[in-house]
Amino acid sequence: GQDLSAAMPFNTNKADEYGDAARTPEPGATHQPSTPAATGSTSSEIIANDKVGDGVPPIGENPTVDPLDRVRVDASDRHLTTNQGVPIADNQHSLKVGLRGPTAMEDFILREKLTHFDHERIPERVVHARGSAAHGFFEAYEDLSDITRAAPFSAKGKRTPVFVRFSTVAGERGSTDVARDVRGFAVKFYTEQGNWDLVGNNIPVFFIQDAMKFPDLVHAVKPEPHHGMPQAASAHDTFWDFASLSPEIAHMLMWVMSDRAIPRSYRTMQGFGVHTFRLLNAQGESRFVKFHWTPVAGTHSLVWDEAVKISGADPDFHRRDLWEAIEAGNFPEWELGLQVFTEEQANAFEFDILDATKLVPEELVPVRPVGRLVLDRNPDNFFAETEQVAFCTAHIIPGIDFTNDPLLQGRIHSYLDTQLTRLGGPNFHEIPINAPIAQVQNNQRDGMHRQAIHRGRVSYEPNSLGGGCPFQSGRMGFTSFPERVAEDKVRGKPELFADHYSQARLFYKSQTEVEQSHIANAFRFELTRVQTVAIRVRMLALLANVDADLAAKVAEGLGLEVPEPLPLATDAPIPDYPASPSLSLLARPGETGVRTRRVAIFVAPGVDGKQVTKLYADLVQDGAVPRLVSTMLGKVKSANGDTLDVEVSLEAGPSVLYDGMIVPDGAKAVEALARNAHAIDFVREQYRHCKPILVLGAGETLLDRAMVPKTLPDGSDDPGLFIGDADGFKQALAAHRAFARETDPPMV
Ligand code: HDE
Repeated sequence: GQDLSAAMPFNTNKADEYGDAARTPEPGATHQPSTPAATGSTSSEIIANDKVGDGVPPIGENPTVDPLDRVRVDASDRHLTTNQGVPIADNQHSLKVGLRGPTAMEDFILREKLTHFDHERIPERVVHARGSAAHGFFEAYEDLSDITRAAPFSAKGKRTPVFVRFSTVAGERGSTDVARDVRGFAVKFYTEQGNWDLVGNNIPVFFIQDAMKFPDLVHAVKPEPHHGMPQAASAHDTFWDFASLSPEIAHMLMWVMSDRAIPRSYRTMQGFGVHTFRLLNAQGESRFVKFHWTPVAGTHSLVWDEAVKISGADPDFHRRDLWEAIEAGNFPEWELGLQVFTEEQANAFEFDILDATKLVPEELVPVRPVGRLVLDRNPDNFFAETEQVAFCTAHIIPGIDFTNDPLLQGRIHSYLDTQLTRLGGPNFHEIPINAPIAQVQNNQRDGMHRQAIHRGRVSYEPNSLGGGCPFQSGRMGFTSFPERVAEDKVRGKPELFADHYSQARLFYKSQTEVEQSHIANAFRFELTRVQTVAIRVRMLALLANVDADLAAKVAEGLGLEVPEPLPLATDAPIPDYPASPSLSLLARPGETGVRTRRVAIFVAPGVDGKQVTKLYADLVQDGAVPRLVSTMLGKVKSANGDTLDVEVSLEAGPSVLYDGMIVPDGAKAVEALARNAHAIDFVREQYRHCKPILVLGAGETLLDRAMVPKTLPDGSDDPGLFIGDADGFKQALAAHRAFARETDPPMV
């Protein structure tokens, strides 16, 4: 259990990726590159912070902060040069033989510029191509050394720098952020014991149980190979063909057809390590663990009709949201929770913990909060950091170990392997964003683009010429759990893996009525897009094993009868789980009030300017993001003579980009708005997407013009519609949506 960090020198070549800002972030602070001298970071000692969570920065040193400035380039006040550092006199004209003559072969400046340009693309990730990332830190709430010797958990208050990338799975690099899809949630911890990558998703289970099936799954969901369609969508025949023939997919499908697959923001989704991992303490004792990230802002999603429209209005919706929240100092935050359990407990579960299509219900093993993740700095350069970061499930550190989950076992191979193609060779660990902060010492040599300049004549082990260095760490180094395995070599799977439906059912029955209806509608949409009727029918046969009502609802939407259920793959009794309310999105409303919610305030000439100014200031005060929206940009003269600056035109900022809207008083203004179909559409879409609407004074007439009902169909109050009640509006905005208003099909 000895901490190697004190004995090991830190990599002084690792650029100052984090700086003081990462160690002691102040709200709103932007990163200032720091020098070792400025940070005084000479010590590698880490001192616990006994004031976790109250915003007080940790005492002492974090050895992670010595110079990325080595590779940071800032051209201000500099002249233009070639890649060889030669000053360029003219960057506008190629070298020609006569002004109208051919270009000279010797124009090395032109040739260098074009050649570099010709090669500036690298292959996109084969999955998770589309993503966005940010820097931050993980802070441990307590010392967990009784259960793990993993560095991030070695002391209360300890901060470990992280780089986190969120992604969609199926879409290509330039595809929309808001496709119905799983989201990747990949965290790279730069610890003093090496890099640990927790490469997770926002859904705790997976489509398949065995790595052998992954290429088939991905081929099925990606654009169909003959015509390359559709982009970033599972709603096509090949995906559902594969799904309907792979009953193990049932549980995952429930999640992917739920609103989890269309998050409102990366900041409002959970993350999961998915597989069962092991934690090992200094005594070598092993416990099983599942990792959970829970967003402080709560779990919130889009509604489907909205997601479809956002794809047109702002395909970078999630990327922009993450970027803007960090720039504004609203640092996204998650709590890390662990489900820790023993081998004996695992043996008593009704499912196999090596099966990635199963979760461990929180009622069975509670989630223990152990720390927080804060993202407080945007990357400087998308390509250098977000695109070149290489996550790898094989990157684990002492104190953490794999299990025999056959999906995880395949991943251990795949992530390193794929970087060889994507990043062009075996030295990708030297790319600054991937370089560990721990010193790297070994006898691996050469390869494309080698950065390190190894000194000495020794590149082998054992050696005497190098004094035996670098030497093995023995028990202080990484050790695998000595699990006893004595089995026949076989291709196959355990019997418990064959129960495909009990947890799918558990998930479905744990959802609220609104969520259940969204799941049914998502199946209806996707299967409507499927052209082959036999596939639709087979899917209904699969759903019939999950829930009869669900199957009936989907069948009705497709104009089909529910067929005989698919035969079960096991004769063993199927567990019947009690509902698990924590599986509902609505179980985690979050603690951030209206912070970061975007509110459109309609203005036009004659609007009540005083009211607008006050509403605006109040929302800003609460951390919301109000915008003055009108038919066109420019100045608007309000009723009291003040002028207001329009910030967004209706054309450029449609309803789907806002979480709520306000129509202030001012008869003339409302008249003008009512003549604009964009404004009418805006109100109707806010209504349809269950967003809170506040109307003041004459503003109410816009509701009438938009033919928006003021009460629910049963005559009761609409919980998201406020006539003159600004406080009620704010509460509804904090609650996100008024689903009570929703009907299928939509009335508005
Ligand atoms: Fe991945 N996955 N995956 N995956 N995955 C990749 O690695 C793979 C799986 C996940 O932001 C690739 O660097 C196999 C589960 C994330 O850069 C590739 C199998 C989970 C990311 C790969 C799985 C994930 C990837 C593509 C089944 C959730 C993006 C580019 C055996 C726990 C990381 C790359 C980033 C990326 C393989 C299944 C999450 C090809 C073979 C389960 C978040 O290596």
